[in-house]
Amino acid sequence: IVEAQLKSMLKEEGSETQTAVSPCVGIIMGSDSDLPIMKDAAMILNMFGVPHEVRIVSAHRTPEMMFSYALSARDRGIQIIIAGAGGAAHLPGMVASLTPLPVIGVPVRASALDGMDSLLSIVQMPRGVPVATVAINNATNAGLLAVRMLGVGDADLAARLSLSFCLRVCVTV
Ligand code: RP5
Repeated sequence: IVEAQLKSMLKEEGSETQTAVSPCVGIIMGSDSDLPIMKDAAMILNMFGVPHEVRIVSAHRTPEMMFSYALSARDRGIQIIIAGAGGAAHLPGMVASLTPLPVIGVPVRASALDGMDSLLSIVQMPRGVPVATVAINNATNAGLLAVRMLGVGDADLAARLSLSFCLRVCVTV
């Protein structure tokens, strides 16, 4: 049911998740209330034709699901995990402790503390358990970072990325 709801929410937002090919990026978030922010990562991946999946996985509400998601992701062909959460945002760090895959953390502004709680929860990881943390609410950069990482081993994707980079430079200069 959650998957169906997500699909329809993403469809409404114009960032429908791709399902035809097996996903190589997993976008996860602690709550469906994070979706209005996290959909931007899906939008970027759609733009570059990167197959991905979107799931609600909470470190606190569904810890068993978080364990099984993180432990099985690599075997399912996932190469990068983008994890967004707000408040006591433990999801990205916990997932990074359970998988060797690179994890990109998105601090979602979700509480009275203006997102600083999310940012510090995600960025202040102990040595040995890295999370690449983007700015508060900046799921766009999480998507772009994932595309850059995949572009290291994918010449076509890297070429598309260079083209979009050139376009951005042309537009902003
Ligand atoms: C976090 O708590 C979620 O990532 C979300 O950002 C925040 C609030 O969740 P809801 O109460 O809106 O479900 O776990």
